[in-house]
Amino acid sequence: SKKAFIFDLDGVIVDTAKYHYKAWKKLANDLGFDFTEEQNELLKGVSRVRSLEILLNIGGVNLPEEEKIKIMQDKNEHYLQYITQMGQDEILEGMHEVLLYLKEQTIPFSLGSASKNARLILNQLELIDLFDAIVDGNDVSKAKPDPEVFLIAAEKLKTTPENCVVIEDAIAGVEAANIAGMVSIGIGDKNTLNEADFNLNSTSELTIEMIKELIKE
Ligand code: G16
Ligand code: MG
Repeated sequence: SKKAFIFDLDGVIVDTAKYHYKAWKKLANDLGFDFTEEQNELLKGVSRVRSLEILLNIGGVNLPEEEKIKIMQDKNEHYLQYITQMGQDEILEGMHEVLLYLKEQTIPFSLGSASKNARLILNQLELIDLFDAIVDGNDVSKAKPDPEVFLIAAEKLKTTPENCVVIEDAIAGVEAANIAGMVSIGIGDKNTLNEADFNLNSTSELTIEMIKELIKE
């Protein structure tokens, strides 16, 4: 039966991870410890609150709740300074073509992201009107690897999980897709994303040919 697609945002449509990293690194440095790019891998696909917990744990820092809320706001404001400078040139290779092809074929697709800034980012990239549905960090109560975000997306697309194909770059996201009973495509290191149904090294490998294969009924 008819397929539907669900796209993760960071690492699949755009590389916002580099901006998250700059903002978290500044926060860590202000608190007196370093934060490496390797450690940043732990924050990919993870919610903002959980990211802060992981970061503070790395620095061995304990903070009262209201201070955590304050520094999360500061981090987000810093992050938004980068985000508001973004344009279509930052869309990851091949992804704009894929979205336009699906649109042309009237294959429905949704966003399935942990980010609370997802709508702003899609606006910046001028992609927001292409999406049939958007499910992001404002719509879910349980973060990936919980399948909630993808199950809501399937519902919004008026389809069932077994008809959905999820494109993800994070372990937690691939896991969420698998738990939801959806087809998972992992973008990135295939040893890291070994639970995915299909592995691609980068978005440039998600070709129109592959899409055609995936949507064959
Ligand atoms: C993205 C990033 C995560 C980030 C999360 C929350 O998720 O991968 O690193 O912590 O969003 O972002 P925000 O602070 O904007 O709410 P995804 O699911 O799009 O990969
Ligand atoms: Mg991601």
